[in-house]
Amino acid sequence: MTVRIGLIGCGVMGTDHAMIIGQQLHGAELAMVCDADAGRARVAAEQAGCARIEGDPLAVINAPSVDAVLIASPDQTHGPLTLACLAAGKPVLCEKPLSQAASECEAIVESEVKRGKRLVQVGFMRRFDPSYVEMRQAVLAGTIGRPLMLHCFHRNVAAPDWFTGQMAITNSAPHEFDIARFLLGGELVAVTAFQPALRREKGGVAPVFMVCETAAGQLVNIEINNNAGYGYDVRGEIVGERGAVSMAAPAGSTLDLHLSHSVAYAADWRPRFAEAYRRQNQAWVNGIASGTSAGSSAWDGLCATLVAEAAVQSLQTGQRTPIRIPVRPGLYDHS
Ligand code: ISE
Repeated sequence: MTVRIGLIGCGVMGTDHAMIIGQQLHGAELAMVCDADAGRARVAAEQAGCARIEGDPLAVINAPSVDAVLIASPDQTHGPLTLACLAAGKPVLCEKPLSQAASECEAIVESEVKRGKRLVQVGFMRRFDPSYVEMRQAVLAGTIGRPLMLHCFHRNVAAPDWFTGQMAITNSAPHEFDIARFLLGGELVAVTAFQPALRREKGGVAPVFMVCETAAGQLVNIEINNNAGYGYDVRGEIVGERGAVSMAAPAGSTLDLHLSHSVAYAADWRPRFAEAYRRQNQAWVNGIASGTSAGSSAWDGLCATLVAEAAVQSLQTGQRTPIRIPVRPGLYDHS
């Protein structure tokens, strides 16, 4: 079976997904590409060998020639388009976040529970990153003892002008909210968010620093710095009762020159997590072909957005803010 994919959104991530589908996946093809900008759609389509371009996302979702949908359009469209995929009975890989509004995530979960089958995978691709997978395996094996703390750094080189401090939490940090749940195997139940008092000389969003508490009493600190300036740098370390396990970022080479030894940073997340995206997308296609599901579910998407909403509230109030995670429906017990 070749899964015929309809791609919605041909910006930075959509174009990358088009390349992955067209050049790296087995058992899938790009059947249709949609973007409000026909020129962007054409570029994405050509690099994936796709002939059909469409301007209406609902036409893609409901096309008989499309078996599954990948949503890579702007964040605010994710919820409504995912609901439209469910209405059409189509499997969907929705880029993170599932929605910036928990209410929309709840509607998606409710729709899936009524259907009684998972159709939604959320694009938290770090669960497929080989380094994070090894860290999770160390926790499951008890290698470092009971995990006590998780340290997360998430630094981008520079954020676009339209990027806000709140987006550091609602757009970037959901990766950490989801990977913390994946690595520690539990829920985040409270968050306190801070920003440095020192503002940047030349504008740009200041870092956000969060301390999350888990239901098991562990601590997770998360630094989101969208204007780090020096490189794309994501780090993670789990500290256990007997040891610690840290992320080892992939490096193609090291440079020895002028009395120094160095490793280059990626310019952004796409090269840093290229293998994770490939594995995520291949797992999605394999799941469709076999009638199973993979990766982060709509429930995981809801939980990440609930943490984000609480963190935004904490940043505004300066208070420790509880995260009210509802009871998980049975549909997601083994997701
Ligand atoms: C972007 O949407 C991503 O998903 C990247 O992984 C993250 O590093 C970046 O901050 C987000 O804006």
